[in-house]
Amino acid sequence: MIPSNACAEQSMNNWDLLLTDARIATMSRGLPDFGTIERGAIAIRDGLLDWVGPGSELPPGRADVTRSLGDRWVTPALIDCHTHVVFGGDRGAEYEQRLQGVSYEQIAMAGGGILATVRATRAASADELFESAMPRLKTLAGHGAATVEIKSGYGLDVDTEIRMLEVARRLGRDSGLTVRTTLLAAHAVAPEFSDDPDAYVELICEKLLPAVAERQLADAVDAYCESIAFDSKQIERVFERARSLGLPVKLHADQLSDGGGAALAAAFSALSADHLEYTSSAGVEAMAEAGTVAVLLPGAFLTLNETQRPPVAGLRENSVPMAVATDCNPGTSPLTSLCEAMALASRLFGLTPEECLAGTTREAARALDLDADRGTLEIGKRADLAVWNVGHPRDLSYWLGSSPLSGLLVAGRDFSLTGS
Ligand code: DI6
Ligand code: FE
Repeated sequence: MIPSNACAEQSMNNWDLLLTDARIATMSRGLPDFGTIERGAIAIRDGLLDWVGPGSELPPGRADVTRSLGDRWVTPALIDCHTHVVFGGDRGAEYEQRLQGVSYEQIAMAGGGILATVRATRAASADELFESAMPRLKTLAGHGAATVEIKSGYGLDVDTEIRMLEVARRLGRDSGLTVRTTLLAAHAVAPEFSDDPDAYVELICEKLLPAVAERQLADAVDAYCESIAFDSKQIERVFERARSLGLPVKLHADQLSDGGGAALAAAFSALSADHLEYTSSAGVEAMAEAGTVAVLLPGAFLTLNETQRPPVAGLRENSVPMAVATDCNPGTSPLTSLCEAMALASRLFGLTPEECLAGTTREAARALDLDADRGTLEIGKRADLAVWNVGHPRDLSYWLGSSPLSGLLVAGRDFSLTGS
């Protein structure tokens, strides 16, 4: 027979960390007001949220470490679901040209733009790419991100695309953050194939995709559907090959013109369709039907001086989940802060501060197919938390140019920005 005090012992919770006196924005789906819990407590065990709720209802338990948050706000750690942080060189001079009135498309036609970064990336070693990307990743973390998606797409040949993805994987291992990798070989036509883009698509499908799948270097496959990049037919080939290799897809869609990108993404049950400035209502409806997330990228909109906004009202009406990301890249969005992305999304696209925060947590998790284990503060999910010096979570969309981050926990552990 088990003595009664042993029973009590067994039902007692043991936690690695207990956070008390927290104002918790759980961001749970369907709850109003950021899913707020005042005077909350969060108990963490084995890197997971073991309990989240009002402190007065905390079940009995013992914690190795207990920390009062002194009424600071806690949100899910942020998730950047669309970046190109690995690249060689920089494009500051092009930015100056654009300020003089030369368009992004004109620069691309003249061999600059993406192709300028392709030349610099091909010339860079893996170590050089790693060393230049790590500070960008750390800046993202310094503004609250614990999960970051990183795309290839500046190699456009088998070796360099693989090198970029290997560097992205290494960034994840060495930073302690979660990095999700995406093969974006169909970003621009490789210069060697400028006379025969279909032959480049063939190379992607027959050589690059199988090589990347075999090495398990990509979590998803992306493409750029645009007149200066690839048409629907070419992208269908890439997506069909990705599907045959068991890789989910996503798409840069309708950024500079309506190329039917959103509907194309939806037809392949894409995780997300990104940009969407020129998406039609038919495209929005197709996304709703397919459950494809809309990823809004205000940094690129701002930098390109766009005037056509993504169809936010239509996305809302059709209950299409909206994520917000940095699109951090050297050409159109030199942005390394999701706080700033939220501030821009509210101003430029009219998202509410709550939609902005859902867009960098819950919906961004969904865009990466990670919503089962992160993106909200709910029991059983990963203990990825951001603690903020703000009076209210709406302030994350209010302030410009600062990071009010007070602390970041990744799988229940303090994330140190000084570690490499
Ligand atoms: N759309 C973008 O905004 C980035 N890529 C893309 O397909 C731009 C990439 C660059 O200009 O380097
Ligand atoms: Fe992009």
